[in-house]
Amino acid sequence: MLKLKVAGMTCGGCVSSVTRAVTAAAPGSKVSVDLKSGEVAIDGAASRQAVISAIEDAGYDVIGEAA
Ligand SMILES: [Cu+2]
Repeated sequence: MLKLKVAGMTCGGCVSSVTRAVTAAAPGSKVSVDLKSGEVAIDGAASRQAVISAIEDAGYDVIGEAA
């Protein structure tokens, strides 16, 4: 399980964009986004760097790892 703190998500559209980007970077993993806390949880075999790049390419900032 990889959990990232992402800045810049403000609405359901952002949640969909981030979910889509992460799913593309980590196929087969389960992605859940908590808009309120800005946390993105990826459950499955995901490359940390690929996921971070995908989120940043989608236009959001990864500001750290969530506990
Ligand atoms: Cu939005």
